[in-house]
Amino acid sequence: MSSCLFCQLVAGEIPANKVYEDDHVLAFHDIRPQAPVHILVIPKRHIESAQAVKPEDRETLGYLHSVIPMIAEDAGVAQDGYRLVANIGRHGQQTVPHLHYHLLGGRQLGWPPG
Ligand code: DGP
Repeated sequence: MSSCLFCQLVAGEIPANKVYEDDHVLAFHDIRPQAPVHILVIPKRHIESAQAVKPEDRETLGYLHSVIPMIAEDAGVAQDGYRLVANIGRHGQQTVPHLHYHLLGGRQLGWPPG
C-alpha cells in the first residue's frame, strides 16, 4: 500500500465520494468542506505538489485543467464562478503531499486569503 493518502484513494484502498474519474484524473468531495461546493481535483499519477511539477508533467496537467470546466459545470458553479487553489508546502498549508486543486464555490468567497 502506498504511503500517500491520495494515491490510496486513487487505488480504491480508502473510500472517496467521487464526482469525476477517468484514466488520468480523479475528482472527489473534500472531507472537510470549506464552501457549499468543495471538490479536490488530482492527477492520478503521484506528483508531490505544484512546486514539484516537471516538464514531462505538462500533458497530464494540461489535460487535468481541460476537465475542470466540466467538473465545475456539473457541480453547478460554472456560471457564478469559483476558486481553484493549490496549497504548496508549509507556508501554503499543504497537508497532503499529492498535488491537488481545491475547487471551491457555491457562495461568495472572500479575498485575500488568510
Ligand atoms: P491541503 O491542506 O491543501 O493539503 O488539502 C488537503 C485536503 O484534503 C483538506 O481540505 C482535507 C482533504 N482530505 C484529507 N484527507 C481526506 C480524505 O481521506 N478524503 C477526502 N475526501 N478528503 C481528504
